[in-house]
Amino acid sequence: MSADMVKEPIGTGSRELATRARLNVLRMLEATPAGHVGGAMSCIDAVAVLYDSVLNVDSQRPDDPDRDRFLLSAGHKALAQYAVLAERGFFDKELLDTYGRENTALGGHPDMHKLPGIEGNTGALGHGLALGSGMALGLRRRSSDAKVYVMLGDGELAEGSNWEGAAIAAHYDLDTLTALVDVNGMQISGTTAEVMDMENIAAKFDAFGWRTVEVDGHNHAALHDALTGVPRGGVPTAIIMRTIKGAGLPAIEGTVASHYWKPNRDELDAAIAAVSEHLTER
Ligand SMILES: Cc1ncc(C[n+]2csc(CCOP(=O)(O)OP(=O)(O)O)c2C)c(N)n1
Ligand SMILES: [Mg+2]
Repeated sequence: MSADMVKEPIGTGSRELATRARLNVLRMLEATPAGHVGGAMSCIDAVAVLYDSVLNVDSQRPDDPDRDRFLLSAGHKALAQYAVLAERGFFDKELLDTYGRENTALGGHPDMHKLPGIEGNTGALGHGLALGSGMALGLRRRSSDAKVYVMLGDGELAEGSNWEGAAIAAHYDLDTLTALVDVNGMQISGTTAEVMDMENIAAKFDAFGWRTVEVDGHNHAALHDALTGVPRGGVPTAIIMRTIKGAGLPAIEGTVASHYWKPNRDELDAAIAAVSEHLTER
């Protein structure tokens, strides 16, 4: 990347939000030094752009029936969503210090019954697209303008249920549904090319009748343009994001080992120092 991309000038507040969110992830790792950090870091720029300027959500009214929905289908990336929700005021930041502890609301996978702003219990991969399709259909049937965004992993696409969801969305002309695919080229045990190669991802969504856009998943301006430029045209949109696993944390960037990171104190301090360099407002 990424080191250069992170130093891009801030176009919107999303860049600062992403930096603060990365620091929130590291704060959570101080509570429990273990988690799915790599995949959280590859999607966190997109999550920041969504919550900065795309989603119509209000932390004071998390149950507003007409809110936009964001579903983290790849639920193991939960650290990214916790970090951004905390920054946007969905819950008290002190909750970050309970991550991974007994009875916490911030477990390894998101729980809608414990945390405001979570729209579905995910973690078993492959369900978000069908769930999101059902939400988009239900919202349309009660004449809501709310939109639905679903974050998928590239390894996750090996689950066949994704393609049932993709078919449903196209069949029902769900143009309020947008999938974001975090294509970091890696999954739990290796590269996606060696474990289960799902390329060409855009061609696959295209074949299911979707509109597709490919972007650099760490470029906030490109993400913003892709997310706000979704047309109402009777077809769902898939945003294929090229990303780097572990982005922003030099010690683990671009490594399969970043999938589940267990940093020691020195590694955490080094990561905090590296991310803090990008803060513009101290
Ligand atoms: C149904 C199911 N099978 C297997 C797993 C175990 N698992 C957790 S994360 C992961 C890899 C997912 O890869 P990807 O979607 O590329 O996400 P990334 O790790 O890059 O964030 C796997 C296989 C799971 N959570 N659910
Ligand atoms: Mg991946």
